[in-house]
Amino acid sequence: MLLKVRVFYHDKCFDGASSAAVFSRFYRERIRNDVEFVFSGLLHRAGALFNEDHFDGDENAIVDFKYSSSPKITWWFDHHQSAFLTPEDAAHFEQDQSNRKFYDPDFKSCTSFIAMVTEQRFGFNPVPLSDLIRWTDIIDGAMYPDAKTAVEMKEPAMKLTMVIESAQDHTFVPRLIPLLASMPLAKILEQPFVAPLLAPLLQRHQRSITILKDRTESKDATLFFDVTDQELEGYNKFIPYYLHPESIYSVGLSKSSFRVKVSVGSNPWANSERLVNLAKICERYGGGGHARVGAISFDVTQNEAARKAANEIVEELRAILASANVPSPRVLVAHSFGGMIAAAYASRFPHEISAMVLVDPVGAREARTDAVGSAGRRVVRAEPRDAPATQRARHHLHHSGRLSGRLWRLRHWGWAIHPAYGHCCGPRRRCIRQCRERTLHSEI
Ligand SMILES: [Mn+2]
Repeated sequence: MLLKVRVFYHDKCFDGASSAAVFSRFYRERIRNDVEFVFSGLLHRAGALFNEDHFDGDENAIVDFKYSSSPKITWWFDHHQSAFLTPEDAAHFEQDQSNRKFYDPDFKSCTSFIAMVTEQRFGFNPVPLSDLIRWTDIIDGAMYPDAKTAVEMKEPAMKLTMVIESAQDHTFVPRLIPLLASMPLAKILEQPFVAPLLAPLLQRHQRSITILKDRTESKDATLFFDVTDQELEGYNKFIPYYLHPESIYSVGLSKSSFRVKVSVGSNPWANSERLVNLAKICERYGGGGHARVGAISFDVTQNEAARKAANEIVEELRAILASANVPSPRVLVAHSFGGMIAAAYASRFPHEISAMVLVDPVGAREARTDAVGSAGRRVVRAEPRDAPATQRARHHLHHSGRLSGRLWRLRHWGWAIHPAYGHCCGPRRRCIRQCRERTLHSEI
């Protein structure tokens, strides 16, 4: 009797299918090999995402998709910012002791996350799949050098992505997953059940470029298009930025047989830092995603609600850009304790900063010589006007226990800021990121 392992994966997604491939190979090699895998795609849709009755394996795994607190789910991996449907689900995950549920929103792809976790914790060897893992990072993380590369569809991984995203037949991706786990990507493309799908899809891809060229309205660096009257499910999401390289955000409405989708994205090649977390905006409408790209699914009958949400988001993004579109590089202006935060920011993100103005800063000397010096930029003006107050602040911080005595002797400010925020911010990576958000939103 074989053990039945049901693997739920993010459907119509290269990373979802690849996650299922890496997970199943890992399971067979490191957990047990007398198993039969059954692959089931999950899609974001309006209403309930999971049907408990479908969790019918001896083991049930979810990869690259939202968390379920069902006791039948025995494995879970995800990297989406919006991984939890409710705070209760997040709390359930926090309390989990199984050591089989893993989450890290900092990973570019769930595939590389699974590879890393299973290698470190279970001794899995991901090397034979390194090409697949590298490409999921490039594709899911939108790490193409430019929009042209992303739209030209030259690489086998990109062709496979297109095939997966537009697959109409529900048995297609489950057939593909075992190949992703065992065969070079170029070879998979030659398979008789894959090869014939390509030519018509490439034609459709060209047609979608023409349609989007026609339909896209560009204003205040935010694109909007409505293609709900077209069969465009699975269009390449980089086309809008290829057509409008000057844009920063894009909001698109598209339709398939079971949903109307509002896609919200940011231009990966725009010479501007993202200003808002798009996952958060989508969550307000019942959707989710990542900071740089998100989506909301509406029932197929809810055209109007979807259009209304899309219009509101377009207005919101345009308003944000109109009021706060400060192109990088920026001049940082900071006061008092903000001087220290600004210095840390400058050393962490030197490419964003062209100059700094520090008014009565804490630790101005160090900021000038170390942080800004190492960033290779210049201080426009660093003048501790109120030297005794600065002295007092330094003295207080020095002895408050929040900062160690060694802090002021540290040479590198990006590191030095850490003890100050480490207590409230947790792990170091998060800490730096939160300092950065704090710097942008409250100190500047
Ligand atoms: Mn993913």
